[in-house]
This record gives sequence, structure tokens and C-alpha cells, in this order.
Amino acid sequence: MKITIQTQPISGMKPGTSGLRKKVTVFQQPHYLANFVASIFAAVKPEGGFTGKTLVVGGDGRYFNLEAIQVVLRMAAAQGFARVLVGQHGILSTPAASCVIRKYKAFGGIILSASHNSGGPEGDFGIKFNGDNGGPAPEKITDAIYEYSTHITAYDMVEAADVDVGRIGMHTVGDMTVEVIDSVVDYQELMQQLFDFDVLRAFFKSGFTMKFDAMHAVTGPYAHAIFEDALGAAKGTVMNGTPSPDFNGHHPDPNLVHAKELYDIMMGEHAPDFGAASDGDGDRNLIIGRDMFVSPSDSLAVLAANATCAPAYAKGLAGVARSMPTSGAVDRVAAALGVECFETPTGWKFFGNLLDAGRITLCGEESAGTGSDHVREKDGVWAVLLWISILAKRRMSVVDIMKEHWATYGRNYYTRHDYEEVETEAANSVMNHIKAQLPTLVGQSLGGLKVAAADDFSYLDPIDGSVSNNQGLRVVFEGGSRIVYRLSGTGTSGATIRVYIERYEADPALHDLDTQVALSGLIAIANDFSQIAQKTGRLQPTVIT
Ligand code: VG1
Ligand code: CO
Repeated sequence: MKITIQTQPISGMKPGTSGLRKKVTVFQQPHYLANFVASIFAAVKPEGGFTGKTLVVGGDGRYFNLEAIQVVLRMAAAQGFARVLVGQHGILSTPAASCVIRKYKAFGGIILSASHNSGGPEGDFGIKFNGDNGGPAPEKITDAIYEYSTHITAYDMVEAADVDVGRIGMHTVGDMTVEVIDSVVDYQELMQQLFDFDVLRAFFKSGFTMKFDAMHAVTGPYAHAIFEDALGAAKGTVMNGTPSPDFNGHHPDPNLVHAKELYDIMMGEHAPDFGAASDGDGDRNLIIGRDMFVSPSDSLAVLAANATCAPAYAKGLAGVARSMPTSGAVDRVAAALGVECFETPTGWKFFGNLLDAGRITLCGEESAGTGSDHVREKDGVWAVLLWISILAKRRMSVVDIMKEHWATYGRNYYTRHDYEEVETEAANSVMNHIKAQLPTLVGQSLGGLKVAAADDFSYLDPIDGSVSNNQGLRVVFEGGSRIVYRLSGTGTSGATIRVYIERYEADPALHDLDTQVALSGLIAIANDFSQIAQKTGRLQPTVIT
């Protein structure tokens, strides 16, 4: 039976870089989740309603995932959806959800994830809508969702018992069919189409060794099935491979702070050939070779330069794209390949149009995200499969691949300094202070470097003509060195200031420097110029990647 529940608008439901993320305790407030889900449905409802349509629902398995799924199912049934596909135990990695939406030609999907944010009762929860291309809703839609949330008065639900999402097969909620599907099978099948599993199996058999850190998050089942079961990697290749609602008390963000266990293994005496980690929802990848951390921006460039090593990309790339703060390493590869290179704002939603239009094949972000046109999300396990396809073909170590890459293209030294949980007012005053100086900066010298360009990044989408303003403050010096300042759009308490620093080095004799040392001059300029220390009281970044 369908019931209508009266509600009121709840403030603060504006989606950020990747959906709505809040503390679990916020989502547990009466009506909070339902208000947002109702706002999604209102914003995306087609003329004829949802009759006959299929929705995909899945999450990263974090605390509150299962409760949230039941609410989404009851509300979807009230909207008239014919069918919902749910990953078993409510689990679908973000790239797997994208894959399932595309494969079954669904109307779209609701992904329950706060990705790299911490989980558990005191941690974060999140929700976002992906459209029929499998990709995150563009700003036009997230704006409409928010707008509806500001004047919602009621929402509909079907009264029904909880669905046992642990049991694969058909269930019903009201008149709607709920199909609980294996979380891994469809995704694994797609990976088998893109990569040569026989070659990779033979590579592991020949002695290639790897560690994949699933960080107690969603990629565990995918990594066990693909790397260990299908490709024959030794048991134990996948570490922290059992998803847990609070990520076993860890923070599922694959960076050098939170993936330190993997990092230490890769720098240790018994390091395997290759190390990788993924995040809460499985869309990120961190790559660490034996004794060599690969910056995500470099990883994107290496994947672009060597993509033809995998069958799916054997014909070459249509083009590439990177988010604005991502280093220009991939630009150099694109120039050498003679393909287009696009610079988009931070967040995967901005790649969707370029991918749909066939203008790009590969894309990525400095935040450990890489992907291709196979789905419309970044994809951690896919990136690992492409990396090992390259290693299998080229028979070189990660260190040698990187050295060769830098010798060919030059090296873009790159680092990101994050100042997390800064008081919002202090963070805004830093950004305002920088912004105020931008108009008069060109031609001035900062720490001995002459400013060539300074602006607040705006993006004109070349496919649909939409414009996105205020996407990050850039200071570019003569010679191409850059400092970029942005406020994070994924945090849930206070503000996070991200400072991205980059310098290009052509001379191969200078390619072996420690990154922080190589960038020390620019780091000092970035600190002085922004007055972060004075305005926030923070003398050091919280995380350096
Ligand atoms: C961060 C990253 C961005 C990424 C986003 C979602 O956003 O910088 O590159 O797309 O997280 O990643 P922000 O606004 O905090 O800088 V995930 O893996 O958390 O969905
Ligand atoms: Co993620």
C-alpha cells in the first residue's frame, strides 16, 4: 500500500563534488534520507513517470547502507519503477554500479557511498544519483535535486516488509520486482572483455607478485574474484579484503597516510613487484611499485602512453582528459600521440559528456582516480588491470617504466597538501585573500618566480556548452610551474583546503629528486602567498600526497 508522508525541507542538502555526504548521524535524522531520495526522484522524473523503468541500487557496504537501501526500495516502488537491481548484501562498487546501469539499460542508479571518507556510526554516509549512461548526474541535475529539497512537503512510500538483500534472486516490494544480483559477476565479465586474462594469468604464473590493499572496503570481493580466483595470483595477494561497515576502524582513503601498511610493504625487503590500493567505494587506485610511489598524475600519463598494451585500447586513444589540478604529465603524452587533451573541473561528472561523445578514451584525476570509456566512473580495479597488462607486455619493473617515461616526456614533480577540518571561516578567509590578489598578479614576482597567469578556473563544456565557475584558484608561473588552491567538496566537518603544486623538469639528471625537495621553493611560495599559517593557525598540512 502506498502512503504519503508529510515532511518539511531540511537545509544543507546541496550535493558536493560527488553527491551528498554527511555524518551518519545526520542521515539518521527523521526524514533526512527520504527527503533527499524524494528530491532525486522529483528532479529526474521523465514525462511519463518511472513506469516500466529499471533502477540500480548499491553501496560500498558502509554503516547505514542496508537501512538506506530499504528506504530507497520502498520509495522507488511508490514511484512506479518496474524493477530494481540490487547488489547482494547491498554491495556494488561505484564502477560496478556504473557497469550494471549500462549493461541492463537501466534508467539510472542510486549509489550509497561516502567513498574515501571514514565510516561507522560516527563516520560519514553519502548518496548520489547516476544517469542512464552510468555516470554521476551533471550539475544541472544536482542543482535541481537541491532546489526540490528546499521546498519539499511530502514523499511517497510503499508499506512493505524489508527485502532480504542477502539472497540472490527475485523479491517484491509492492508491485515492483527487486532482483538481488551477484555484486561481482557483471563487472568481472566486463573486465574480461577489456583485458586478456590468459596473458595476465600466465604473467602471475611466471612469478609476478602483487599486493592489493582493499582497505576493508568494497573492492575486497572484486579483487579476490579477479586477481586471486580468475588470474591465479597467490592467496594473500589481496589484503584487508573483507568489507566491514566501519572499514575496521580505518580510513579507506588510499593515500600515503592511510595506506601506509601497503606502502611499508612496498618499501620493505620482501616487497612484491607491484602494489595497489583502492578506496571505500572502489573507484580510486593508488599505485606503488617496489621502492617507488607513482603519483596518480604520473599514473594517468603512463596508462595513456602504454594503453595499447591492453586489447581494449589496442587501436589507440580518441583523446584524454584530466581535472584541472591534475598535473600536466598526461598533456605531454597526448601531444606526442597527437590526440586531444581536455582540462575539466574536479569531479568525475565533468568527464561524462566527453566520454559519451567519444572525444576521450582515458581520463583521470590527481586524487587517485583513473578510468576509461568502459564505464562512467573512475575505476580502481580496472586501473590495476591496465597497469599489470602493461607490466606483462613490457616486462619492465615499475621503477624502469617510470624512469623511461620521464626520460621521454620529462617529469612533472607534483604534490598536494591538504589542510583538513579547518574552521570554515578561516578557510574562506584564505581563499578570499588569494582571490583578491589574482587580478593584479600577472607580471609580479613571487619568491623570484614571475607570474604568467592567475585566475579562478571556469569550464566551458565543449559538448553541451554549460559553464561551471569557481573551480579553483590558479597561479601559473613563467616556465609552467603552478600552484592551485581549492576547497574540498567532499568533506563533512569544517573545510578542507587543498593546495596543488607542480613543476616541470626536463633534465633527466634531475629526475630522481625527492618530490617535496624538488618542490620546496614552490611550497614556500604557496605558503607565503596564501597566508594559510597566519589565517588558520596550521603550520603543516594534515596530509601530503
Ligand atoms: C575529491 C577529489 C576529487 C574526486 C572526489 C570524489 O574531491 O579531489 O578529485 O573526484 O573527491 O572522489 P574534493 O572536492 O574533496 O577535492 V571519491 O573516490 O571520494 O568519490
Ligand atoms: Co571513491
